[in-house]
Amino acid sequence: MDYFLTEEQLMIKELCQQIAEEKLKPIREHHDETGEFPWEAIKAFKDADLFGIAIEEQYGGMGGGCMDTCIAVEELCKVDAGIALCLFATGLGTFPILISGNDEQKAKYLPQIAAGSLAAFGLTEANAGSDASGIQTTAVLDGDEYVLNGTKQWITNGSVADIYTIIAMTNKAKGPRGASAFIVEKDTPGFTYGKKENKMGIRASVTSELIFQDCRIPKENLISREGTGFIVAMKTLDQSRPGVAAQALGIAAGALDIAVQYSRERRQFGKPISAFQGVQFMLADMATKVEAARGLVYQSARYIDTGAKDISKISAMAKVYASDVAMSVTTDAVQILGGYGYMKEYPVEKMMRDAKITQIYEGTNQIQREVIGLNLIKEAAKAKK
Ligand code: COS
Repeated sequence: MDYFLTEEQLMIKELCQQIAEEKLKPIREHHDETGEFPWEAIKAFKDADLFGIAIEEQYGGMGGGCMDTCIAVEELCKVDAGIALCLFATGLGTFPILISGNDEQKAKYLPQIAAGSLAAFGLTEANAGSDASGIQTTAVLDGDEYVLNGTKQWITNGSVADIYTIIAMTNKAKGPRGASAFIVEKDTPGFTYGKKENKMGIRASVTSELIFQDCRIPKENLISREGTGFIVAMKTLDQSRPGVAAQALGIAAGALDIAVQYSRERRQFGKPISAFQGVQFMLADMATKVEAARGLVYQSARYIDTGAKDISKISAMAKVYASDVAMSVTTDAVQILGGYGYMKEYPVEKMMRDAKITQIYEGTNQIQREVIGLNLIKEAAKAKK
């Protein structure tokens, strides 16, 4: 199948396939089992310059876009979505700077990230998940510094990242219009890490609390203007959701490959189970779903790369569809492998655990459907005018 990838995209795909096979596959079981952070994989990503895929060349990156990122994410996630997440959660943490940072902020932070410094995005709190505007963390201007107080929850790359983009309230009375985005560096006094979560899947990646107690940061670390933090967060998620969709696609495609292979090797009733129509039909449905998800993921990424502004709907569609596909395809892969699929000897049970989070994070699939629905109605109203 020809996906009309550019020369660069084919190179990224091949490079990531190689890294996934040679570097991720041998360590995936260990990191899934122990939850230890995969620093050796981070080194491999650094050595291959993967941190710079979507960063402009003037800041030391490759100057690529959403499609290039999705190709890389898909290939790495075919083998291990947890380890790959350590790389592309940095992309999520970088988007606020890429989208709304000023020249000084870009010149200071983007080269560090392109060279392999990890980043993280801090929006979610204990009582602000889907209702992102309900955040309680505050930032108060005091002279030349903002003083941050509050706790962020479930932050991917929390405690291992060097650079954090944080959404905090500068004016609680204004609701979403009272939020602002900030850059916080690790080791800033008053900034510590809380509980490290023990997760069902993506166990190689770290998910931690971030705690701010009278944490003072220079006022230059405000991204854009006060009051724009919610919009920065929403724009960030619009850009990043195709990445989650690509993660889901990679997980589904990886599980499908294993199921096809296994069905050709496993013999029952004197023949390979691939000879039975019951199994063939399952594989056919799985493959069709994977191909449909790939179509939507690539379409959303290519549309974002045109610089279009109305990306919320297609980005949410890619995320919701690919993640639902990942859950269904990995569940069927476990079914095809039967007893073996349920055991840790094969990676499909891990893929099924990893798939689940793609329906939850960066906006639950219920929120995605809300975004799609609201945009549909808005478009219809606009067309009637
Ligand atoms: N791009 C730009 N601006 C956006 C936007 C987007 N995608 N989505 C909303 N906005 C703007 C709105 O236009 C509105 O601006 P005005 O104040 O000028 O009217 C403002 O943001 C508030 O929007 P809205 O009223 O729609 O906000 P809600 O609180 O109702 O939230 C949802 C809308 C549910 C879509 C939002 O809260 C959301 O995406 N939640 C999920 C958050 C999430 O993904 N969390 C996971 C953790 S982050 S890793």
